[in-house]
Parts: sequence; structure tokens; C-alpha cells
Amino acid sequence: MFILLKEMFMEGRRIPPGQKPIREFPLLSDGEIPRIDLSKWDLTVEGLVRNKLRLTWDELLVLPFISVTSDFHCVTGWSRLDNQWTGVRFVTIAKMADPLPDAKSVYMTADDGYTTSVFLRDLMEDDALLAYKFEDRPLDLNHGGPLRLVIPRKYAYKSIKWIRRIDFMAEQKVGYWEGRGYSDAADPWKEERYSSH
Ligand SMILES: Nc1nc2c(c(=O)[nH]1)N[C@H]1C(S)=C(S)[C@@H](COP(=O)(O)O)O[C@H]1N2
Ligand SMILES: [Mo]
Repeated sequence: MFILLKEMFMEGRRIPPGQKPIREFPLLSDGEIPRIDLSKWDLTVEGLVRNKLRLTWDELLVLPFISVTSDFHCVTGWSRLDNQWTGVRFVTIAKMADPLPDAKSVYMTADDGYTTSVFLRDLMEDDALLAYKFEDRPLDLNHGGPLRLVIPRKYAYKSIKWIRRIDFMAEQKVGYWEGRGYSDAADPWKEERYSSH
């Protein structure tokens, strides 16, 4: 009983409003799972940057990487706690690309055609990763392997799977779900689920 109360109390502080913790890790994709050939794979970084990048898989793997344990909150109401992701911090890529002062927003495109955008300052947080491992194993294709964004401070529709392209922009451009009624701000702690217009 005490343990139960303690867990509820802890979760009360740990889980954003309106979210329920779950143990399984659901798969959520709107389109088809892409086929990806790592020998032809690259990550393109363009837009308002001084250095455009085109990183091959091998070039990505030699960049400094870290492991981060974070929570994952889907706007449909489930949260998966304590997920260990390993990958390159977004800030590492941003420093290499060297954004121009006008760059305020980042538009990302995936192999399944999915898109999302995030304000650059939110991507500069230490826990925002381009992840290629989950729980110490190569990231499963279904969960966005070989590479996905993980941005735990936003609802999970911002954590784009199968990322291939990053564009630095002056203005926020709406992505797939953001253009279908979901909030662009997407802060789970403020319960920003839907766009107000
Ligand atoms: N490329 C791509 N990324 C995506 C999606 C998608 O359909 N395509 N769905 C988003 C949504 S709504 C969620 S909740 C998470 C789900 O990640 P998972 O399938 O690993 O659980 O991925 C996000 N990233
Ligand atoms: Mo989601």
C-alpha cells in the first residue's frame, strides 16, 4: 500500500497531465515503414547554415555520442518512462552546420515523407538526440532506425523517425501533425495538444 502510494506520488510529479504510463512501446507511424539501405543512406543539413552537410552513416558514427535516459510522451495519452537512447546530440550537428543568426526553426523530413519542425532553441537542450541505439541495441527499423530524433520535452510527434533531412529556417514551417490540428509548441507539461486555430 505504501509502495503504491509512493509510486502514485512519484508519477504524479513525473508524468505530464493527462498521460498514463505504459510498459510496452507502441509503434506509431502514419505511413509505410521505409526500406533503408545504409550504404546509400545520408543525412542532409541545409538551409540557413554556413556549412551545408551531407553525412554518410560512417561519418555519423564517428561523431561524439552520449546515452540519455528520458521519458516519451505520445499526444494520444501514453507515456513510456526511462527509455535509454544513444546517439549524437542535436547541438553537435548544429555546431558543425553553423546556423546563421536568422535561423530560429528547424524543419525535418523523414524517409516515409513525415515532417515536423521544432524551434532551434528547444533542439539545443542536452537531451535532444539523433538516436541510433535504443537500450544499447541498434534502433529497430519500426522505431525509426537507423536514425531518429528524440526530443523528450515535446510530444512524441516531434520525435521524427527515419530522419534524412534537416533544414534551418527563419520561420517555423508546419509539419505533418502540426498541419492537422496538433500543437506546434507541443509541451506535454503545459498539455499543449492541439493548435488553437
Ligand atoms: N517518420 C515518422 N516519424 C514519426 C511518426 C511517423 O509516422 N513517421 N509518428 C510520430 C508519432 S505520432 C509518435 S507517437 C512517435 C512514435 O514512435 P514509436 O513508433 O517509436 O513508438 O513517432 C513520431 N515520429
Ligand atoms: Mo504520437
